[in-house]
This record gives sequence, C-alpha cells and structure tokens, in this order.
Amino acid sequence: MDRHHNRGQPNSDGHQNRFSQERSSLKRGREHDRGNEIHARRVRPNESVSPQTLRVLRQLYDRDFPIYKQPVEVGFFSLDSKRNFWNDARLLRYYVEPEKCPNFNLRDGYRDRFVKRDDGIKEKLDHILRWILANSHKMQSKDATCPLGVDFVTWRGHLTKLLTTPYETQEGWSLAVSKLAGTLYISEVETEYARRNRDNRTERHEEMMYWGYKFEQYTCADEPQASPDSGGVVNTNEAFCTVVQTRLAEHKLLFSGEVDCREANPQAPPAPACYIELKTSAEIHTPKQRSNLHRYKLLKWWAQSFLPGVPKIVAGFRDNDGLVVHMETFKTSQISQLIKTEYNCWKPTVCMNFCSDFLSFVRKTVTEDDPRLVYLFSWDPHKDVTFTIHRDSEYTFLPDWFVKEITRLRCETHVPPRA
Ligand code: 0WD
Ligand code: CA
Repeated sequence: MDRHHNRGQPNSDGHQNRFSQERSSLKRGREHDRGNEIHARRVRPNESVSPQTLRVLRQLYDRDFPIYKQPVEVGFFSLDSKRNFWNDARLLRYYVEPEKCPNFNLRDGYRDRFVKRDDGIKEKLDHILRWILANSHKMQSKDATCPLGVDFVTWRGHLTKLLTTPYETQEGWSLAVSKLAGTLYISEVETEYARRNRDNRTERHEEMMYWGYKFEQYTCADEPQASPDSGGVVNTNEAFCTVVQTRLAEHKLLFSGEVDCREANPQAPPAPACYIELKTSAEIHTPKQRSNLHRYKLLKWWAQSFLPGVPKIVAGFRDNDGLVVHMETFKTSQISQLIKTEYNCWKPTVCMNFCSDFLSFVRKTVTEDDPRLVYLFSWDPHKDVTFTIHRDSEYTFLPDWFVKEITRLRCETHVPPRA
C-alpha cells in the first residue's frame, strides 16, 4: 500500500542543556544565567513553555499515519567529477537490467580505476543552496515573511536518519538548524563517534564501500540506448540529485537526494516515479539472514526511497568475494507489507510521526530568524533529543553569499498593501 497522500486526503529538565556561547545575549525569558550555564526555570503547572527535550520511545509515535503528500520534483542538479555544480541533469544515468545471476565482480577496478570523493570535506547544504539561488524564480511565494514558501530545507539523507531514529540502537546524530527569512535549514554535523569510525575503517571496509558504486557502474549507462561501461573509472564525486517538494503533516519540505538512475524507457512515468535506487547486500542463506535484512536494511532502504517518492529498489546480492550472485527488486510501496511477518518489526507510521514531531519541536525551539545562530539538536541511542545554542561558532553553516541573496529576495518579495 502506498502511503503517499494526494491532495491532502488519505491515504523535560533543562538542566541538561548547556548553551555554549553568547548565553546572556539570548533573550529567552524562561532561562536565567547562573554562572556558566543557563538553566531552564522550573515550570509551573499549565504554564506553556517550549519543551527542552523530545522523547524518542517508539510507542509515543505509534498512531495514525500522518499526511505525507506525494513528493513533486521541482528540479535537479548534477555534481561532476570535480564536484562542480551544474543546474541540469548531465549526470543522470539510465538503468540497464542485468540477468538474474549476473556474476558482476565488484572488486574489479578498486585499485586502478577508482577516484574516491574526499569525505573529510564537509559541503553542508551548499549544493542545495546553489540550486535554490539558481531557481528562486520558480519558488518565490507572495509571503514576504517567507519568500521561499517552504518551512524546511535539508538533504534527504538527514530526513532518513530522522525516520529511522526510533529504531536506531548504534549511531546518534547531530543536526544544526538555522532560520533565515522564515525557512528552517537543517544541516548535519558529524558526531565524534562517526568521525572515529571514518578514521578507523579497515581496508576491507574501505573496499566494500566501493562495491556499491561498482554495482552502479555495471547496471547504468550514460545514455538511454547505451550499454554500461564496466571498464571505466568509478568516480564517487559524480552525482545526480533530485530536488523535491512535499508536506509532512503541517511542515512544507524542500529537500534533495542523490538518485542512482532512471528507467531507460522514455515512456516511463515522470520523475520521481521513473527513478530507481540501487543497493548491494550480502547474499542470503538462512531465514535468520532474511529476517535481519527485513528488520534492519529494509528500514533504511524504505525510508530513503519513500521520502522522495522513488518507487523501485533494485538489489544485487553478493557473496563474500564481491560477486553479485542474485538480483531482487523491491517495490518501495510493498516493503511495509513484506516486513509485517517479522515479530516486533519496525513500522512506517512510527518513523513518519517521529519525524513530524521532531520538526514541530524544531519549529517551537528555533524562533530567532538569524543565520549566525545555530541550534544544535543532538541525539544518542536510548536517550532524548536535546539542543544547545551557538552564535558565530564553528557550527554556522549558511554561507554569506546565500544569506545576502536571500535577504535581497526578501525585499523584492515585498507585496504592496492593497488600496
Ligand atoms: O558529507 C556527508 N556526510 C554527506 C554527504 C551526508 C549526506 C549527503 N552527502 C552528499 C552525498 O555525497 C550526495 O552528493 O549529499 C548528496 C546526496 O545526499 P542524500 O541523497 O541526501 O544522501 P543519502 O540518502 O544518505 O545517500 C544517497 C547516496 C548514497 O547511496 P546509498 O545507496 O549508499 O545509500 O549518496 C551517496 C551514496 O551513493 N552518498 C555518499 N557518497 C559519498 N560520500 C555519501 C558520502 N559521505 N553519503 C551519501
Ligand atoms: Ca544507492
């Protein structure tokens, strides 16, 4: 069952908060300074103040599925082999269906035909911001207080992390949020844990990360009628990204996500319905292994593709030597049915309601419209979501070139009062 909605129809203890900088400049009535920390004032019954934390227990989010409007592609962009931005689809690739047991060797080219993107360079939201400036004419709303007409701008990958949070037991996250011209921007900050993992990857792990990209090369062509070129170089700087707009409950979202390829048939439905997500996974021999795929991997795969409305996930199952021995296609809309036989399994509604409630929490918290102010929301498994506030810090992520342009737009969007 597809849970996208069309046209809106169905389908505590502030003591933990440490505001690290510029505490006294924050005119937040409910806090008062005590030495180095701002402590939340004790709340009287019935007093309405913004909560300081958000709880993450699954049972709190197990209610009716929220409205999630069918995502609409409002644009796309490409990142070339040098990570340059292009406001077009030059890096979109076309799917070429392999045979059922293709025997692709995913190890081929790892040593001699692989250019790896430098994942130490943090691009934050820059590419999306470039897209927004290049396409602002398409987005402008009449509301001078919110010229972009959306509540949130972020990467799809950040939303995927939010969706899977109620079921995540290993990795926490940190999300930086700033408000500019009425829109909230969410940009991930690498956690210490993630940074240590990145610095301590084994050679085997490094190689296995290549396998996913090599699989893309075996199954994608540069032109609709062409064949894949498995002899070419794999360059992970290259990307094609879709930009979609949708609404989750009362939150208007604009986000971008990398798309692996599209159906080669020109008669395929328009984007994002023609897009295909490619995955690799370890071969399955036992019921336990299948159950693990359903419980853990399919949650991530579903969340990632459901968000932008990508209907199809093509998986290559590989052995331990990196040979693809079996292909399987998953329809995104059928994954929730497929997993229902698993005992105590994840539920899409819990994922979506948590995300919606997190966005509401962010909206209540981030009230100051100031791009130099960053509210850093952090979460660790088995804990609540907490936040800290930082002014002109290492966390500031909206670049001056973007702030200047948006501020100019805001003035242009001024609607003259009616006579
Ligand atoms: O610096 C970072 N940690 C991030 C970089 C975090 C999130 C995104 N990005 C970049 C990606 O390189 C990509 O250009 O943003 C763009 C896409 O973002 P997304 O679509 O929101 O990210 P996500 O859904 O997490 O990943 C989509 C694909 C991945 O496919 P698989 O099948 O593995 O989920 O984008 C690629 C990868 O192909 N990707 C990356 N490639 C290189 N380095 C990275 C990365 N750190 N993260 C995602
Ligand atoms: Ca992929």
